[in-house]
Amino acid sequence: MTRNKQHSLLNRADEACQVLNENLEKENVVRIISHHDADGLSAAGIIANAISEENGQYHITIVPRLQENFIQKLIKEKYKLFFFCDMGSAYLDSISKIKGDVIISDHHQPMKYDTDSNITHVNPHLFGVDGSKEVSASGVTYLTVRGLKKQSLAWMALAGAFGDMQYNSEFISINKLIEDEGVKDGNIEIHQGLKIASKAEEPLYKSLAYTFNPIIPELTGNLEASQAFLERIGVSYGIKFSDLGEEERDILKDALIELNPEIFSNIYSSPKQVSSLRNIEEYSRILDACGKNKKFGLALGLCLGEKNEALDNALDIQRKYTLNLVEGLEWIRKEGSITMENLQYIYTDKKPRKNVLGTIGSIALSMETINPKLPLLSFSRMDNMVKISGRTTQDMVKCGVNLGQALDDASSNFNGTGGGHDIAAGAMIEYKYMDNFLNIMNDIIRHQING
Ligand SMILES: [Mn+2]
Repeated sequence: MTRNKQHSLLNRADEACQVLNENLEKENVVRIISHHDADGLSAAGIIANAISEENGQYHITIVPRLQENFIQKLIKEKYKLFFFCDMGSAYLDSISKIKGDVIISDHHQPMKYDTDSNITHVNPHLFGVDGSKEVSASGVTYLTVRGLKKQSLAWMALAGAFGDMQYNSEFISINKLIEDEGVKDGNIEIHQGLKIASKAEEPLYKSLAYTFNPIIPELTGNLEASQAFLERIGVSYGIKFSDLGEEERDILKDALIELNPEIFSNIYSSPKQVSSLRNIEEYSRILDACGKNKKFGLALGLCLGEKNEALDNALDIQRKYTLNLVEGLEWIRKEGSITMENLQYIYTDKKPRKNVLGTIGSIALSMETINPKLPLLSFSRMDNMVKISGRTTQDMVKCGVNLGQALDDASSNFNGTGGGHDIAAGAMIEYKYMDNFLNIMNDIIRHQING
């Protein structure tokens, strides 16, 4: 049964590949629209690389979210093929008005729609494949170019899957298929090791504090606690992990495994990359940092193989981004969240913190810095609007919570937009409605839990 579902998805992706190929043969420039997170950027990178390798041309726009007025602009454009990555499934009505061929390569919950149109809609949910765990947009996009023999891009598909948190001690289903293809092709290598950040760049206590995935309870985001921990176990905190002797590495490994067994696990690398981009999870975090800082051209440049200055800039952005995360986590540790009966929330209008609010929220939730039994809404104010990112846990999803649905329903009451996955979703509304919005969300989640 599972096999059948996966096959149906692969077949639909092959149909998309045919549409793409026909357009490339006619030398049509492909209009690519993708999302600004690591998954969307990886997806854009995959399609851009694939088109380049076929000697085709493309024009990319990266957006934080798809908006109706942007689609209206696209409708007026004269391209023959529009390729939406990591978005589009919720806008089928408007997108169907685009003249020309359309491929949607998305993994968000789609709206119900009769697909008898110019759209080739590739979305795992259409075939009973779970787009929040089994494949991300970069994976779906990889599937759409797989027919052109692009197995060498498998590693980039996994970068997107890591970005969308689809790795939970292993990749499953379609992600696993992609992993296997990449390993076979030699562009993905997997070995066991300690999954701590910046092993060759930062002193060890910083490496521990900068490790966000998997989290290290008590230590993630906490420089002082990391230093104290290393002093306690007798490992030099001031030198880099890569400079530690064998014995200290073993002590460290045992002590960290006690805090979180997942810390010693598979490390995914892409051997053909330069050393600072070789670790696929780090790569994903670099793309994420570029995206959050609106450096889309830089991120795409990396995906297309740019080095030197571009690489230095990207690493610099990631360093600053990491410091923002640490500062943000410290803030949540001190301030906590504001709780209601069925949810909790955090709010900020401060500049660097706004960039990382959703991320620190989900880290704080998984570290249980805040109560994991209440879904979390993070509100960042942008002028008269407020951006909301919702996160909860697998346990709460099992209890009935579906944040994608809840944020979609609640935001539509205020002329806003919202949606996403059951476990992680987003919305945007006018700031003045925030209190009412919270009350409605509180009611919706109560109904979801009480079934
Ligand atoms: Mn995605």
